[in-house]
Amino acid sequence: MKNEKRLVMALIVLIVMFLTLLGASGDFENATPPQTTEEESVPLDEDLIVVGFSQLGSESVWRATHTESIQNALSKEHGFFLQYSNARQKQENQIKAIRGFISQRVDYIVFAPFMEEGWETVLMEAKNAGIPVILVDRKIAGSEDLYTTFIGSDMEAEGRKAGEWLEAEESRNPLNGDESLNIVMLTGPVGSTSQIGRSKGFLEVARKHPNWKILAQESGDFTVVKGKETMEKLLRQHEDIDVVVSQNDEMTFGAMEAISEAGLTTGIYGKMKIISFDGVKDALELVDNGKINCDVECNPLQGELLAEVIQRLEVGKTVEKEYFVDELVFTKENVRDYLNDRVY
Ligand code: GYE
Repeated sequence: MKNEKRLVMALIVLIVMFLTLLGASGDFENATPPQTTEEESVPLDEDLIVVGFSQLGSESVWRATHTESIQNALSKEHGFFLQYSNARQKQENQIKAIRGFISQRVDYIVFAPFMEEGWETVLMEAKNAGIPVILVDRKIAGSEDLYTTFIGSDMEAEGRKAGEWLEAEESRNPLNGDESLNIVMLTGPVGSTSQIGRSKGFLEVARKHPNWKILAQESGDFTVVKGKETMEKLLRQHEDIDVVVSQNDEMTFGAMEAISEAGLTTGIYGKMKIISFDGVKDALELVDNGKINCDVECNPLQGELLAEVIQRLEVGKTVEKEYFVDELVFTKENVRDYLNDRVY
């Protein structure tokens, strides 16, 4: 009995050493699979689909949730071996990570592009290596041939929803009559899909209203600190801000701090209307207590859909060029129905 146990232990050690060596050389394809028994439910590494995932950073709760959703869905239990790399908001780090995945000859490259421009060279390298690329969250500029599919949000639609909410609100309860409605926009990093799409969608609606005045569009980098700093600056520059359109909840939290430190109030009982994006739990609570007027949802739970799409590709099924996740608009009227179930 003791000897048998030892033998099993020795075998396990050997298998682990074998897998470590294999991981180091990255040569998954040419490996002979080690022996496996019928009862094993967790697939051995050789059967796993190897995915390199380059996340752009960890600037927001949305981002952390997005990362976790992908890590959970692409787990060993589900048949994946995930290599995760965080680029910390630097495109060059993402390019490096993608090159690393190519040299390891992963089965798929998944990445959330920080910016839209600047991917041609590295994605040509992936294409030449025969590795399918899946975009998540944000898109790239240029040829659609450089990636297999996209999974994420329709950012332009989100921007439009924000504009349409303001349009409806103004027709119910016009703030300044026909006088100008002064709007400032806190945007995401300029050149990212979230900034481009949300701005475009909102401005499309704004253009229909001659009295909507866009006083400023400034990036707050999707962070609390930069959101606050930018809002402080805008409050110094403009006396009569009626509406703040803030392209993510973190910047909204920062902006609201700046606004309240300036002695001003926000929301349905306050002076400034606040429109935010993402819909994380802390923000939905502020919608519920009336401090944020409207929060346009951006759904970070993209992992399961991503896993499904990869499984389809694995068996040679066709996939769509883009998949959009479902998203709502939250206001005081409906937020209670969703608040309790919000996990992030
Ligand atoms: O809104 C923001 C995050 O690209 C949709 O990036 C994403 C945005 C999200 O940092 O919170």
